[in-house]
Amino acid sequence: MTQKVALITGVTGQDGSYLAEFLLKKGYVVHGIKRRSSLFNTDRIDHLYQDPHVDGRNFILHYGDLTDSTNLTRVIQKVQPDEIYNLAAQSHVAVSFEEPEYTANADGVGALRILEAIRILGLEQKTRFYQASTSELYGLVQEIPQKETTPFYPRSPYAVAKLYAYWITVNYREAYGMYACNGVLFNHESPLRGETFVTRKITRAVARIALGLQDCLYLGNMSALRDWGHARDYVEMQWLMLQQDKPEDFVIATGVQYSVRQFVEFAAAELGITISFEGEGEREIGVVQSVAGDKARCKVGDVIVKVDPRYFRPTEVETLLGDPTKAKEKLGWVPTTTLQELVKEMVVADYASAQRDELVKRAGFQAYDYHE
Ligand code: NDP
Ligand code: GDR
Repeated sequence: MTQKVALITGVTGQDGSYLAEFLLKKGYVVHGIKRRSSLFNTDRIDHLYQDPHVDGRNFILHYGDLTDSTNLTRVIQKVQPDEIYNLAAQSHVAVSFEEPEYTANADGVGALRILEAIRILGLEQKTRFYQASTSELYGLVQEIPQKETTPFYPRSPYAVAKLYAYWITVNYREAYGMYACNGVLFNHESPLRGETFVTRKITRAVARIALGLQDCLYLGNMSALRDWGHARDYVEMQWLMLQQDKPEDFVIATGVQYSVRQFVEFAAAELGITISFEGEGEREIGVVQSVAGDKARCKVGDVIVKVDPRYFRPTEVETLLGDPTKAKEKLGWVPTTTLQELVKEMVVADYASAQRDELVKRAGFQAYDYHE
């Protein structure tokens, strides 16, 4: 049997890494598009790296960018993929208010560039296309929980760009009979999550506070409610969406919702720290109530969480809760990781990394720290 060939844009990101690993285990030849960067940017996929000087590789990287259609067309022509997973994006909602035009170009028109490349190259019947759509499309929520038929109301340049990508995917499916579909995925996290997304920011900070490397965690809207799952579970659904008889769009979510504040409490609890929150709005603080075990060095009464309004967004998405019934029925979707398990895995990884930093600091080196 000939091996299936997949092309992943955004292969250096959180989902790209899990998906590449998943497809390689399935026996695929996996090609990935990575951006040129002045520093190495392949940390998340270094464990999959194969020496380009050795024959018979099944994991191959190409330079490229979603804003460059010449590049995308050439890579797709060379790779002749059976499946394309378009995961690349400027994926940070807050940053999209700072870089709206770039976000529109990469996240919106980027999807069009790939779809057109498939068409120009005459691959409409061969190449299946997955678009990384998002629960951010629901924005100012019109219905709770949100499902495939819930109306969209995007609330950020990121979400508006992704709305274009969503509809251009549907349009190419209907206009040209392409196998193209949207995975409307709710937030999914992991130890590989970017450090400036709220979950990773929290688990990293809690670990560093416990070890005395950081005093305080500054957050924005702690009342925001999200439906958080594990990225490892979600990439399997991305693949399954491309294995159906006909292309359809699916919501992937856990169906359970927590606040950012609760996420902080759970993460601190993993290290034996109990926090209580006092005050309201910009004056809200998180105070240590008790410390158990030997993992944390902070003291009762320490203020370890504060609000910094710079993290508020001009328009916020207050509540997201997905209804994954369609995916359960048609894809056999079962969210396997609970939020508590996810938090634990992230805290354990960040604590191990903070321990390394602490050792370096104790040995007399200046520990590098960067807050965002
Ligand atoms: P990440 O931010 O971790 O990864 C994004 C990837 O896209 C990185 O590899 C990044 O490269 C790459 N990228 C960014 N801009 C460009 C560009 N112009 N050209 C080529 N590559 C680019 O995101 P996730 O892995 O978390 O998410 C994957 C996709 O799923 C994204 O499209 C995101 O918007 C979407 N999504 C994510 C959800 C989540 O909760 N994680 C939920 C719903 C949708 P580099 O490493 O160089 O920065
Ligand atoms: P989100 O994820 O915007 O949902 O987009 P993020 O983790 O950035 O924010 C979640 C919620 O937490 C609130 N928040 C903060 N967020 C950040 N980043 N930093 C803070 O300090 C902070 N304090 C409070 C936010 O206001 C928000 O309400 C993610 C991305 O992965 C998108 O690409 C994806 O499409 C959606 O999830 C589904």
